[in-house]
Amino acid sequence: MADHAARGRGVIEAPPTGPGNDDELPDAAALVGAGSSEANPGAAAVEAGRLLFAQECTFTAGAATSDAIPPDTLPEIAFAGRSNVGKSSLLNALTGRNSLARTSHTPGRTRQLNFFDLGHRLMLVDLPGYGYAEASKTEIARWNALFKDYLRGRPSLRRTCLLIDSRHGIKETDRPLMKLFDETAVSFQIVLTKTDKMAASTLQALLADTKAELARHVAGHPVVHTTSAHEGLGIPTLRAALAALAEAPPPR
Ligand SMILES: Nc1nc2c(ncn2[C@@H]2O[C@H](COP(=O)(O)OP(=O)(O)O)[C@@H](O)[C@H]2O)c(=O)[nH]1
Ligand SMILES: [Mg+2]
Repeated sequence: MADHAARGRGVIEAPPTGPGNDDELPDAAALVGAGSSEANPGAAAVEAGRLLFAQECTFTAGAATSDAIPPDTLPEIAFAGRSNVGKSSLLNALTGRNSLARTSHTPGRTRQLNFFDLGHRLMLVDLPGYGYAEASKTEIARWNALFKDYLRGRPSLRRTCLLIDSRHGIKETDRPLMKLFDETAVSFQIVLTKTDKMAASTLQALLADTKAELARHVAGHPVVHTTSAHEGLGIPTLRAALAALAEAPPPR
């Protein structure tokens, strides 16, 4: 398993981290299936991902307050990360178009949850970027409350992709959110961005650190995706993983 890293396939399986090497949440295990092929999805899964993400992707709702969060109708995947982590670029790369992230950039929509319907099969939820140095305490508190309300009451939420800039690794401002995922039992998965900037050896060191920290979170999915939106690295593999979640039955 560890040699996925060496092969640089865009996905690295976490090494054994505890007794029995079975720290994966039951929900996550059920979602990806026994003997997960997430790390090496194979041609059929990659094609399923490609087809899903080639579907029409339309903005359906924005929620700046908890009561504006729309009812859940489809399996959902949320995307979170510090501002400037490369979230818009990744969403563009996944969906192969600019409209989605541009919509999220529209003034007034940058600080809200934006919901995008992908082919009536999957809802992509763009969560507001955090970690602005200039954010006020009131703003941070409002944002935390909105996040908590969303994460707590969302049975359709299959997973949250937590984007981490590979040049910086997990930062202090990411940690409260990781804790919140644990508290709300929302499975989260780390997606490293901008890996085109990284020397292979630096990336390996970062992966080791990331996985060590991830192992301390009960809600952390053990597979870490490595991506570059600019060069398209890891995008087909991530699409395949998300398509599998769209098809998986809801967690129990
Ligand atoms: N080298 C590199 N830069 C990237 C990549 N993705 C995003 N960026 C850059 O990172 C900055 C922030 O990207 P953006 O997608 O707007 O981040 P957001 O604030 O998280 O939505 C921009 O200057 C992008 O060009 C990538 O894959 N590789
Ligand atoms: Mg953005």
